[in-house]
Amino acid sequence: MKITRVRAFLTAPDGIGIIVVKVETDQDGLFGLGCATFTQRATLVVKAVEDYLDPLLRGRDPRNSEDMWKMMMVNSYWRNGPVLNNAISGVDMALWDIKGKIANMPVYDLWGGKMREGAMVYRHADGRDPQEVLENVIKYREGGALAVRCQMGGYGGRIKEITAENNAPGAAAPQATHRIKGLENPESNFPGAYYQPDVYARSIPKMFDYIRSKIGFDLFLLHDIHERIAPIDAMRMAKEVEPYRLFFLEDPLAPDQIEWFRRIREQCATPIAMGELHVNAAEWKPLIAEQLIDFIRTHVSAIGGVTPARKLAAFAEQFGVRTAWHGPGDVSPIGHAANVHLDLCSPNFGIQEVIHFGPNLYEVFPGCPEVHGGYVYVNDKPGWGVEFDEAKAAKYPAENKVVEWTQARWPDGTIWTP
Ligand code: GCO
Ligand code: MG
Repeated sequence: MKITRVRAFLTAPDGIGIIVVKVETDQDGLFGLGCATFTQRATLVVKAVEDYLDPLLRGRDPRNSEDMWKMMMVNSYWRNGPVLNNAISGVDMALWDIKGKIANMPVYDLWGGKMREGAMVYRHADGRDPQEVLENVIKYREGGALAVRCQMGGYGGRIKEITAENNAPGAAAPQATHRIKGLENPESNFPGAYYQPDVYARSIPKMFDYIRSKIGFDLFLLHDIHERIAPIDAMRMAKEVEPYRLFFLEDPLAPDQIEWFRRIREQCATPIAMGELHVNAAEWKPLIAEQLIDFIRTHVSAIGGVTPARKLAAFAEQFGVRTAWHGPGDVSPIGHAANVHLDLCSPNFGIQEVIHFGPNLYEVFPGCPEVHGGYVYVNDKPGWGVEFDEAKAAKYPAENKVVEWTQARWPDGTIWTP
């Protein structure tokens, strides 16, 4: 059995560029699909797959995924960046899809079988003020959600106008839009997405106080700081929200501020989630081994796919840390399916982030995971159980433009982690 070709496809069915890798074989009709989505640098991933991995892998036996993973990782000598990791992930997931198709089993069965029928999800509520966030939380709860992430003004706290569409249950969370100018200083020579970290930091505990006072404690609530504030302010916020019993507080700090996690831990019992920006094991090892976080929420394709993710999940299990794989709009339905396959068979599964899978995604990716009530489900077809319609994908080209929201700045112009 041999690999004959490795291809990458960039498509944007819901407006966000997502990347699919297809590994073809010399066996009749046998191929695999994987997710390689790094939306902010998408064309580089496509190049890495086509110019480097395709020639490297042709002629190899697709069943040897463990050997190929390590070989792809060391073949560039320098390793562990998000571009190359995503390219490797596309192949890695495709090889597991192939394995499942050969065995005629869903991947979760190859990994030990189901421990649960569906994975508990959290939905995204936003709003301009606590009242509006509350209304959206209630809509999700009425739709069966068991957990809701509450933001007020997107990441860092500003929001575009709420419309009937982006406010509907199931709609994607409205994202913050920031003016590309100075806030305090309109003459600023540093164009960027300005926001006010102090205003944001003060608003969030108040928001949770209001929501809990109205709905009580029978719903899991979450929040994503998205590294927007200084470490000491993140520590202060973790303490301030402690009475509201969050399911978790996400990304209080940037990945290079590990020492501060120890300090947050010493101060309060707010559960901490971290990891969507991680690209190598050195970043999560101390956080897990020292029990400084409660949920590891790596972006599976950014670390190189499901081969490392399974090892990470098993490592975290030993330390009582649960999984909450990153599941935003910049993960393809194949990547979302892979997340859920991991969730179904992991003893230390915590919660799963999902998006509203719109009709275009179902059109391009038949077999896409489905959310019902508070859970996300995959089908029981072989491999990931997700197809990819190349012709339909071509109808939704991805736009390559300068990314504005990641030019986050504080009022004085200082650039900050977005
Ligand atoms: C989340 C995230 C995302 C990221 C996005 C970056 O928790 O879902 O923080 O929304 O911002 O994936 O491209
Ligand atoms: Mg996040």
